[in-house]
Amino acid sequence: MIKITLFQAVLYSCCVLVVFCVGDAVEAVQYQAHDEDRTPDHDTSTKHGVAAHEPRSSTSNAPHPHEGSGYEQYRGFMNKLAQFNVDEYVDLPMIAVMGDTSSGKSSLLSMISMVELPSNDKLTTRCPIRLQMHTKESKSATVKIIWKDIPEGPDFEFIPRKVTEANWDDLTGYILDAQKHIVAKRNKEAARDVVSVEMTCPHCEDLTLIDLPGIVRSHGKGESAGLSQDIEALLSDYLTNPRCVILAVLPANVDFHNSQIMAEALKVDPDTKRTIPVLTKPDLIDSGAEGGVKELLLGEKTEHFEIGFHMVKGRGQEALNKKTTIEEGLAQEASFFYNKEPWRGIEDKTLFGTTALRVKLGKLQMKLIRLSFHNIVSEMKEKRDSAVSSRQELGVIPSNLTEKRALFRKVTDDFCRSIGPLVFGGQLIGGGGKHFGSKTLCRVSFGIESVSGDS
Ligand SMILES: Nc1nc2c(ncn2[C@@H]2O[C@H](COP(=O)(O)OP(=O)(O)OP(=O)(O)O)[C@@H](O)[C@H]2O)c(=O)[nH]1
Ligand SMILES: [Mg+2]
Repeated sequence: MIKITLFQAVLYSCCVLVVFCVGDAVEAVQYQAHDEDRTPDHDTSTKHGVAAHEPRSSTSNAPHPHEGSGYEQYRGFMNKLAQFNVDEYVDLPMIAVMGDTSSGKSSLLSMISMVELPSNDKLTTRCPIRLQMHTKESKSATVKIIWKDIPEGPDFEFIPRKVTEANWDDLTGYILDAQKHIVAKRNKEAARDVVSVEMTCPHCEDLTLIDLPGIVRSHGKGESAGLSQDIEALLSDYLTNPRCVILAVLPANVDFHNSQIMAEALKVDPDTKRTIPVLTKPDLIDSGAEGGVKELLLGEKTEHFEIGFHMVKGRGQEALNKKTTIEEGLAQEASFFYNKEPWRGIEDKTLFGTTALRVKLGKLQMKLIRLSFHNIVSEMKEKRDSAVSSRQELGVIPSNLTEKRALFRKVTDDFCRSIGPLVFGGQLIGGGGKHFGSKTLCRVSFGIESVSGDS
């Protein structure tokens, strides 16, 4: 019997969304056709980047994001797809932060987004946190959960939390609430469900970034033995997406060649087209070892990374304990790179600092989206067509109990008719090699009929 899978059903509804979203994007592009193209064709920081090699699909007729300035609509479209879990079926472009636990991933995202994420020596990230940032004069944010694999039921409800300028400081608590809610409902220490934070603020870069739990090799007191496998499986979802840029975070005072995230990244991205190693904690490098880290940063010590290395300095635990603000942290970072050798002497200032990384990632994301847009639309159309034809093969779907009973009776009749000859020939063999007799089959048949009832 032909079965319509949950996948096809979800995809079908997503495709309806595509039709609307593509329509919106096309309209926006046409409307702004005379505007200046804001996409950085001359962008040198990312010209060899991840998707620069993605060939354009010949099946899509939608305009290319190069062809107009409707970039925000394209980005809105990608964000909507992610909100509807389309990334379960089609690889979406994204930038995800990965690395060992406590390597400084959340600290880095806090500095980029200017929002305090759950991050310190005790608070660890336990599920993906997607930060969707938009530049706007007013400050606002919504925190919600995108559940994976399960229909949203009352047991999993999490009422979206909203913040405005007036209660902006509550945002961190709401993100934590959402993470705790996922962990509690899933009864797991690390889960695939996503905490989604959509935010606007004047200092935000137009950027969507994902913070992920850190790799752990053993479990701590009170943690389950399956924690490290759960995290590995979760990271694998992101690593294996060929459209995902891997921000591989590693502390500058740890040997690069022993880094697990670098090993994982090189397995899935051997040409290093979509991996950006980000060195953190430069303030903790042993005195005298800075020269080696400088060579690493300049790309003189390893295989060639197409998008290059980057280095940031976050707030250490002591600074967090002293309630150093993000603004103060950014100022201290700028002063650190400006005053301290060997960083001070490096000519290419785009290699370090949170501000430079923010700009780099903004441009990279724009490039990623515009280069993959057509292929994504084509892939969705193909999947939609296949779902539609499977749906058509199903024929008329019964809508009430009488029709359902009639269909059930037809299926059981067909079933009994097709196994009848086998029974009477004494050929039907059950589990353990047992032969079913005609009496057993009659009982089965009677049972089926009594379940189906009168139609
Ligand atoms: N000295 C120093 N400490 C840092 C720096 N960046 C982060 N830290 C500290 O490193 C610790 C871990 O930081 P997090 O940002 O929570 O690390 P994470 O990688 O998100 O950790 P998980 O979510 O557990 O995987 C915190 O105590 C931070 O204060 C840095 O540049 N220098
Ligand atoms: Mg973290």
